[in-house]
Amino acid sequence: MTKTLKIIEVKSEIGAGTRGASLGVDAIRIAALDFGSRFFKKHKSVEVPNENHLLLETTGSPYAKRISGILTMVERVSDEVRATLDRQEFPVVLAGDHSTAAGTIAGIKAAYPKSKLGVIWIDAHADLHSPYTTPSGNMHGMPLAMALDEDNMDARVNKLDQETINYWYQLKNVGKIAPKINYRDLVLISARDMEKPEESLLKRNKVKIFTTAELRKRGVERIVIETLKYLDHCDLIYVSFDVDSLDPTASRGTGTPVAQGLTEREAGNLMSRLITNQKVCCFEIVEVNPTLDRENQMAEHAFEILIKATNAFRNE
Ligand code: NNH
Ligand code: MN
Ligand code: MN
Ligand code: MN
Repeated sequence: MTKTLKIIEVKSEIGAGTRGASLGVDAIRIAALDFGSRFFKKHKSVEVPNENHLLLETTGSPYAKRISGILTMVERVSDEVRATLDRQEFPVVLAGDHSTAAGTIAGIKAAYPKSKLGVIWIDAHADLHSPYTTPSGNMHGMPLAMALDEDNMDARVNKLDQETINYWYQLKNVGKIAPKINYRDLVLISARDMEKPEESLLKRNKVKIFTTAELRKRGVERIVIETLKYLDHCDLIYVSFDVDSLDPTASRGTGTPVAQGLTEREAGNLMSRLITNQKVCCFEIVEVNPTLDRENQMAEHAFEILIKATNAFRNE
C-alpha cells in the first residue's frame, strides 16, 4: 500500500538543556542534499511555528523550564498531527527536543479518540519525569508522563509553585483526554539511563522494556514480533525514535548520548520492520543536534533511518 507522507517539522528546543536541537531538522535536510536524495522534494512538509525566543528569558520554574512555551508547542503539534491524520495522510514528525512528542500523541488521540493507542519509545531514556521528580527541569524528560497523566507524587523531590502546577495540569489535559495512553500500551526499546523516580514507576507498572543487549542477543526480528504481540490489544501504534537511543559512536550529535546504544543498522532494521505493521499511524525522529556534531554524522544517520523506514512502506 502506498501512503501519502506528510513531513511535520518542529524546530523547537525549549525542552532541552543543551542548545542546538532546533537545528536538527535542517541538518537532516542537508544530509538529504549531500546524499543526492529527492526525499524532501517528493513529500509535502509543513513547519510548526516555534517558541525558541523564550530561551532568552529567565522566568519560570527551575523544575519545568519554559513550561508556558512547552504547552503552546504541544498544542500546536497536536493540531497539526490531527489535521494531517484527518486528511488521511501519514505524519512523519521531525522534531528538535522530545517534549513535543506529547503533542504528537495528543494529535493522534484527537483524530481517533475512541482508538486504543500503543506507543513504541526508542530512546536511551524513559522520559517519564514530572516536574515533581525531574533532576534537571528539562521538559524533554517528561513527554510520556504527560501522555500517561503521571505526577509520580510518591517519589516527589521538588516543590512546585501554583503557576507551574496549573501549566502541568494543562499539559496532561491537552485535547481533554487524560490519560491518553496506559502503561500497558507502552514498550520501551534501548532504555538504559533512568533516574530512581522513573525506575520505581517502571517497576510498579511492569512496563515492557527491551534492552540493547537483549535486542542484540535475540535479533531485531524477534524483538519486533514480541513488541507487536505485546501491543496486539491496541488499534493504532505510534513509534517515537530519539536519536540518543543510538550508541555514542554514532550519536555524538545529540544532547545526551549514553553508552550501550543501538547501532545505526539495528535502528534502521528496527524502524523499517516496525513500520510495515498496518497499525502504525505515525512516526517521529527527534533530538538531532548538529552543533555538537562532526561533519553532520548524526543527521546523516537519522536521515538513513528515515529513508529505510519510509521505503519499507513500498516494499510491503
Ligand atoms: N532523565 C533526564 C532528565 O529528565 C534526561 C532526559 N534526557 C533526554 N531524554 N534526552 O530523552 O533530565
Ligand atoms: Mn527522549
Ligand atoms: Mn533520550
Ligand atoms: Mn533525548
